[in-house]
Amino acid sequence: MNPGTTINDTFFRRYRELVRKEMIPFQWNVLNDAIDVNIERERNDASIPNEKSHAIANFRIAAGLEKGQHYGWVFQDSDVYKWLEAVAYSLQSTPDDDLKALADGVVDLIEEAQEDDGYLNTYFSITEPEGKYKRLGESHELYCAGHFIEAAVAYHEATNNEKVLNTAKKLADHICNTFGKEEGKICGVDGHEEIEIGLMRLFHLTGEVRYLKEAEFFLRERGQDPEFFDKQWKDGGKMLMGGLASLPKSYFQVHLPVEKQETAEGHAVRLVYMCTALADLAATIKDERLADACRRIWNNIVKRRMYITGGIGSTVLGESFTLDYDLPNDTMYCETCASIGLMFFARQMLRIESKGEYADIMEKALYNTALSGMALDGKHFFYVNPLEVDPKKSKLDPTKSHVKPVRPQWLGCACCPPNLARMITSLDRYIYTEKEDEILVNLFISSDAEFKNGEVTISQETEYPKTGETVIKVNNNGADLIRIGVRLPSWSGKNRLSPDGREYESGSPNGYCYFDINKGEHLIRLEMDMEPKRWYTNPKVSENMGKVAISRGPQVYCMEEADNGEDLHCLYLLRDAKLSYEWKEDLLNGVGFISADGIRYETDEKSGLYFYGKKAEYKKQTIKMIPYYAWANRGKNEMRVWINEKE
Ligand code: FUB
Ligand code: ZN
Repeated sequence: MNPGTTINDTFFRRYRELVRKEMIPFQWNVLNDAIDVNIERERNDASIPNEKSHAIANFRIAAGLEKGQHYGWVFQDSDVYKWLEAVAYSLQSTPDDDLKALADGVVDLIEEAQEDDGYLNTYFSITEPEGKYKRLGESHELYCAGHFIEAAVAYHEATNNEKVLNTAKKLADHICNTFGKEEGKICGVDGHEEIEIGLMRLFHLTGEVRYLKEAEFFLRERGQDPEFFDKQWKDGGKMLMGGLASLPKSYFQVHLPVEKQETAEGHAVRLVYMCTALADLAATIKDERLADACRRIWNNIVKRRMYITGGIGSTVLGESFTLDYDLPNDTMYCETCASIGLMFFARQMLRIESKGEYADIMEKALYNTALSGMALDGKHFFYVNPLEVDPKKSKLDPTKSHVKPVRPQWLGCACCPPNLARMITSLDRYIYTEKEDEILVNLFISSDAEFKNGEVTISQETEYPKTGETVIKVNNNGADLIRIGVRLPSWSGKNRLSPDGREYESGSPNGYCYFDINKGEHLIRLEMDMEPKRWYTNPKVSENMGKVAISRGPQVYCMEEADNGEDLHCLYLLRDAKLSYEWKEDLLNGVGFISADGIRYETDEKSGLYFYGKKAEYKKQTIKMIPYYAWANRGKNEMRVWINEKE
């Protein structure tokens, strides 16, 4: 992995600047209850807190700096930690003394809220000290700890702040001393995976093996005692998230030990966080059985349970996976965090093995569902990313209350916005995978990177995804030959590569085309096939029968009411229609726009609800499409990814 990469890309520079200039300050104000924002519940459920964030105040109260009650979810602390992590990456790429001073203050506050034995969680410290670790199925104590540790590692890497690292180590040591198989320790796991990711990162930073061992304990203990949460719930005191107790064991991925889990089950974010840590562990200790478990779950996700947009989680109930090929477009969940988690998982899988498929999916999740999580203004956010929306149904159909037609300013459960902020600010870490014997070029983002202690530099110049060409300049100043693998995206039928002026078509079994680079400067030019494409679905997916989805490059396209009028379900794309592409600089901050011949099905009002014996009437209509990530930036309107198709 290579943190020494500077992004100077047209497409992502805008996003990264948006996060730095808009999102981080905006989120800071929200966390401090310092601005008036409209906080929406993520679905019609009166128990969801939506008055304010109160997240910083919770820390101040826990630290004894002010009086008051804890407010918000039991995992409200994680909003602050994810904000701090995003700030860390932002400072790494763009130093900012004022922001650093603010974040240093947050580190001080967190340290003050930490208890003497290392325990850290504002809800339990303030409201229920006697309940600590007694209801791990719902408490999110280790989930929050994992997020703090991740933030601390990132902040220490960016700023050398010692306090943040010491606070994280004190917390991690407290966890190592409290949880484990040894006599007197709690032999159980958290209902929401995340501590495992944090501990692995702390191990990578410090080299201290006890953190790796503790992560391994949590991963291997998962599913060994499926009744663990129930036993705790029986005598653990009042439930805060009562509904959780009635969910199946698979919701928490405790139905089976991880090595026996064959399919992606339960809460989608939890599952991909579990897999991220599992893949990290498998790659780090080179454990093939754990790697196989990761491969099985990966395959199940991407071959049977993932939307074409890289979204995962087919139902709002438990924000969960359901079953193979069950991919409804208008009731799904597709949480922003889940696609970000899928990117985390893919990044770790690339450490296990060099397969282009992992980077293909990472790219798909990034350019579609993850980016869709944020409005173009950087101040409004989706939790749920549907593939089909009718605002009238979202308003009045109770089964669709979670499917918002426009991004709210903030959400009662605010997990997604700060997750997006930390992913976008750390995007430089996804472009390449550095291994002992090779460097993989995963993503096509203009950037300058250093590897092998500066002996090797790689710079990419590209306007991707506007155009499909990237020029990769490799400078090998060391003595050894290095191998560079350039991904050949699976969506691109033809990839033309020209190393040192020689041009040839290329295919490769593992999805990368390799070049042996000796001392000196080398140019690799990759040209991808950016013709818009029609995609069809396996017929086992009942929802997509007779429908087509359009993509160009890594981006999936969609129709919006703003361009096509209402009742998008009445539109058909003609099967042989040419897909015409044009760049529109003044639409939606600059987007590719696809149009094609289509027809609209119409009947007159008098036909009534049902009718027979009457021929359908079709009128010509041009179908217009924009990239999915940019939808819902022109007010409330219908949207559709899967479009009816007709001969
Ligand atoms: O449980 C904490 C976070 O809230 C999860 O990661 C999200 O999916 C949401 O349920
Ligand atoms: Zn989320």
